Amino acid sequence: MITLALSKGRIFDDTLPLLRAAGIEVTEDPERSRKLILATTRPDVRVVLVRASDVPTYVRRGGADIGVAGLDVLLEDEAENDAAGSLYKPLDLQIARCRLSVATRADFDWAGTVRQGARLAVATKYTHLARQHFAAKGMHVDLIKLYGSMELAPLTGLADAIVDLVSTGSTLKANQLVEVEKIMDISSRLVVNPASLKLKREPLRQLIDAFESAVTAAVGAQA
Ligand code: PRT
Ligand code: MG
Repeated sequence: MITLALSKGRIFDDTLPLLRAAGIEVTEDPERSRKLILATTRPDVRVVLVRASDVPTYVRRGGADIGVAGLDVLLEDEAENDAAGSLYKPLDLQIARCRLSVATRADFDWAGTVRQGARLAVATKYTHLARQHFAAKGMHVDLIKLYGSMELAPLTGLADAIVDLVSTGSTLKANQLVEVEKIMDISSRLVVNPASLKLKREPLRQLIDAFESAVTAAVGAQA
């Protein structure tokens, strides 16, 4: 049995076409059922639904053989758990694309603050990635860990800036925030448990190859 860990929402939705191209259909709709383990048309492949930030943990510890997670989640997990290299990352699926950016209120003097080297309060869910980014720039920041709605922090005076994901930019705009720096481009990656890759080499290789062909075809179709 091959267990694939996915999170509900955009990662699940964007992975379905890739699975389909690999000849695998998920036979249940996660939005309509409360089941956490979903069968597929391949009797030896099942999908488990986990929180986006739990995907690395499941795959690293063998609760799933393979999974799909955003680069944001993977890098934050590696930094937090000192887990670099514990997951095999064979493929950029080029789905759920966005960027990790710094944003402030539109009326905040970002350039002036950076120039003066003033201390900044930064709210984020990505404390490790934010720390690395500001340390590399030699900026002093106080990091405030939040678990959701980062956008609210500068509006309430909790923080001067946020580090968060941006895709269309409409959430920032709706809250009178502006993107002042892009930290990195983000997309979702396939992650594989290294022990599984040894024990289930043939079926996993076939699955990874099928994903790779599907990504190449999807990217070609966009171009
Ligand atoms: O929701 P939960 O707390 O369980 O976890 P999660 O929020 O990490 O999961 P989910 O499913 O929302 O996101 C999964 C992955 O999708 C993330 O890890 C990213 O790699 C990727 N992704 C791509 C995004 C976005 N685009 C995105 N726009 N994740 C979140 N957002 C949020 C962003 O945080 C902000 O609040 O959408 C808002 C901004 O969107 P725009 O379009 O208004 O700019
Ligand atoms: Mg979310």
